[in-house]
Amino acid sequence: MPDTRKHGTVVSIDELRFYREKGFLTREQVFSKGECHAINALYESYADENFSPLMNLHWYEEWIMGVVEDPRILSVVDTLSDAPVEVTHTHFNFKKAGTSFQEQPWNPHQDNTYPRARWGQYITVGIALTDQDKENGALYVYPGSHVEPLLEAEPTPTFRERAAVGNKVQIPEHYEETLVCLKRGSIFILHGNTVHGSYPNISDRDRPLMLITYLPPGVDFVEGKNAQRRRIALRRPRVFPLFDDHNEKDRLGKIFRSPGRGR
Ligand SMILES: O=C(O)CCC(=O)C(=O)O
Repeated sequence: MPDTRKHGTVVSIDELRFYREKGFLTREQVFSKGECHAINALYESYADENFSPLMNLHWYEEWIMGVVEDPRILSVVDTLSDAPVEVTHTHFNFKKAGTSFQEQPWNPHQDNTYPRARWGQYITVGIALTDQDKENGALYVYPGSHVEPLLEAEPTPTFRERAAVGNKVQIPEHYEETLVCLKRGSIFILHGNTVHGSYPNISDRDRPLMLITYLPPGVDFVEGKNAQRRRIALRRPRVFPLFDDHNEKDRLGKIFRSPGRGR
């Protein structure tokens, strides 16, 4: 048996068809319980008292970069992109029970509204670190909506706000909202134009989700003032931190307490 942690897995023709038709794909049991726990614990070690969303930790944490370029993800994204992709951005939504961000819903939006890359090039991967359901703030998607161009959207501040976030789009009527109940360790692969959002977490359970965005080399995109998307080529040695102008820099001391350290 080939080790999928080293080489990833091939995308089946059925998966390819599904992605092309629906604009998203899920794969179960990609990351183990232990890996999910370690990713979540590392992010939690950087969290502020409100467990506000965190961005671009991969600039600082080699171990997070290891998740970004894990062959179990890249083997799928490279195939769907037909190119050896680069990372542009990471973020982490804790939706942690008992915090002011727990009930933050995400409006129906298209991820590509922000970077405005060429249609089909911008792909987001979500890693579910606990089981998700409607009560604890799962994602929903409008299957097939990726065929649309960037839709008219109501600009809404997206980062570190307690209210509903995400640039809310006008969704053509024939698309149907579909709940996506990801299991812990699953990955969710999303075409940049697919309309999606998420429900508030009204449960007493956490709903941590790590999100990574990818683009093929040479594709233009908007960096964004808050997101600070930056193209980083993958699968090569590098020195950390990659950039030193991030506003979370003062928390770097916590790296030494993180469970992922040394892996
Ligand atoms: O974490 C969530 O609840 C939704 C995140 C999302 O839709 C996004 O980042 O585009």
